[in-house]
Amino acid sequence: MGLTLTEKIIKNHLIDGEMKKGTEIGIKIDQTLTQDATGTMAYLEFEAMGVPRVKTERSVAYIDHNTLQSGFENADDHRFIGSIAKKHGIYFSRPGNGICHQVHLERFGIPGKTLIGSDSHTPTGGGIGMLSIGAGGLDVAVAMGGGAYYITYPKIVKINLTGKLSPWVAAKDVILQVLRIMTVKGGVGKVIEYCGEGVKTLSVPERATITNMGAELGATSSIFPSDDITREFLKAQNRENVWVELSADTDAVYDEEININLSEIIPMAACPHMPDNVKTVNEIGNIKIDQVCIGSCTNSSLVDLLKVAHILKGKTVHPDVSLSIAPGSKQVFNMLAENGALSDLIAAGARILECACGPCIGMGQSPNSKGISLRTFNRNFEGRSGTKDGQIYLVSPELAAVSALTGVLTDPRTLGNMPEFKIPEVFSINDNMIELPADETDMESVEILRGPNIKPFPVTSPLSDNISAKCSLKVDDNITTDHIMPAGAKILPLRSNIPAISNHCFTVCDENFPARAKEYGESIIVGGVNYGQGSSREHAALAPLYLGVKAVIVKSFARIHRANLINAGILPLTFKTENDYDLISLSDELVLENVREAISDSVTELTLKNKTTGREITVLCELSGRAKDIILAGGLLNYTREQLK
Ligand code: MIC
Ligand code: SF4
Repeated sequence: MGLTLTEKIIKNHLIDGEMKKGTEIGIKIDQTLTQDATGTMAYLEFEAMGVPRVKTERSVAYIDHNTLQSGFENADDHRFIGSIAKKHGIYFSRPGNGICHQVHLERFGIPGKTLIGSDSHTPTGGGIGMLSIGAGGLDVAVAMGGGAYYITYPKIVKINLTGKLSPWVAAKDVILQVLRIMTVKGGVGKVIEYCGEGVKTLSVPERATITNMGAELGATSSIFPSDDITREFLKAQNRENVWVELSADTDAVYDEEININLSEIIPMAACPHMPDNVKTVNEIGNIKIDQVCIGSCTNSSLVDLLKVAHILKGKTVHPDVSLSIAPGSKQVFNMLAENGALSDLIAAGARILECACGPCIGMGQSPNSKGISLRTFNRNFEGRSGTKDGQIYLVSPELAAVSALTGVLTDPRTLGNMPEFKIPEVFSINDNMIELPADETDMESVEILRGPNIKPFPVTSPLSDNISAKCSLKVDDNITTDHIMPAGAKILPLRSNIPAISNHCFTVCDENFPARAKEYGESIIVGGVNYGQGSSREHAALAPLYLGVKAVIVKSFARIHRANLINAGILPLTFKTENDYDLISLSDELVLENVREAISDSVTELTLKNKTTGREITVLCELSGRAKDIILAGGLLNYTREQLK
């Protein structure tokens, strides 16, 4: 029986476990990436492990999220990350060099290698045939130290592409169509493999848009084969030497198959407030818009922005619309400048931002109240833009640009003939904003620069025998990490300071949560399905840890968040019967007895006593061998320290 592409890469990297669906496996990680909003914690964790130099083939630290420096905090973090990278053998992509996923694809990614990154959109690397996975900072720290990365052996979904996209229909519309079919929880525990004749019609940046937004499916990763198109892209980046041909065997067996005819796709948008709330432009109609933002790791490649420049050339942004554009990398920005397209953008009235995440993570450009904003980004969760009642639609760059001119949501197919937008044969390469690490002989002398806002990792303790705690919060389905640990320009500078950031935990759902959790001392959170979807931020586990949360009981979890809870030593439990969710109310007193013993004995069903109502329910504690040990040790840091001993 043949193998899928994912299975081939896993097979080459398997260091623990067996290639059996649903079981836990440990894979060797070739490359890691971090960004600044998760990086400070990840490097503090790496430091705490006491490994002098990274053991990966390539580790890169990017500065792209916290670039609005309205106080000393972010600049301090940049200096800290730069210095720690230099000391421990990590490449450092300086602020201004671009968004981690875009730069990594351009300059570091290698087909067939494994990559984990402390950012959920790391699967962008699947666009060139890498098995790339988003993870919590602690997992990345362990991988930098040479440890395996553990995942559940995934189910593999084949998306068979046929046909060819029509003019003005974009890769963004393809992934929106996939989201429409699979929903934001449809990818949990799965890797999405794109196959079929249609693959040959998609360029690397188009493929990367699709794999990037696989994160919104909850998928472990998404991947395209590495073919001649990949080779051309790498050649244009002067990296043809890293190219290898990779694809699934023709007789590979998949767990699920979905057919998509690219020729049938039409322009679409994800409507507020979920990436899977997808409608066609006709279904939405010509709604009036207030803002357009173009950029983010999903749609900020050179080709994307050349299309935008072509549409805007010689025209003026509609008077009622504010248009901002953030190129994905310095390479993109520079090439736009060199060929004159930047001038077309500026002349049309676009507000050009630095190459960074910017508005995507609420770092500026929040829309007006109730403002309708079209964005080429990947997430439109409520409040993420920084404006609670902002109405965010996720669209392609083509749709965004034409709508910026008309002032209403407009089908780009009305533009008539589409000129060819080809990937350049040669990109302009200048890695002068990537700092190399110190040589092994000089590492000792590198001083680590720590700012006063950088506080240590919160203290964790081994799991207790009994948990007796009140329910400090009860939330609904599809809670995102943006609900648990909001981001934005005001809160992000606190990412290195868990005590301070904890005061904002869950405040979008209930502003009294932090105070209540502190008052209760120890507590339990109750939630619905797909709890913790969205980002990889481990702060969504570290802040509850700091506030005394001992367990989270939900109908189902998103993958990265569940792993982050385990890494923080918080017990992830699920209801055996979903309706039991209704049997717990806020402030109920809940008890789990002899839980340590039960977990040590691999008991998966625990009895939860609700002392307030007098009822008992069964909750599931499904931990693999290693996850069990991590929970017993009180988190991954304690566990790793014990292992290193
Ligand atoms: C996001 O898009 O939500 C982020 C900000 O990039 C996060 C990481 C973070 O919260 O720092 C992610 O996707 O993992
Ligand atoms: Fe940055 Fe947005 Fe991409 Fe997250 S999704 S890495 S915030 S651009």
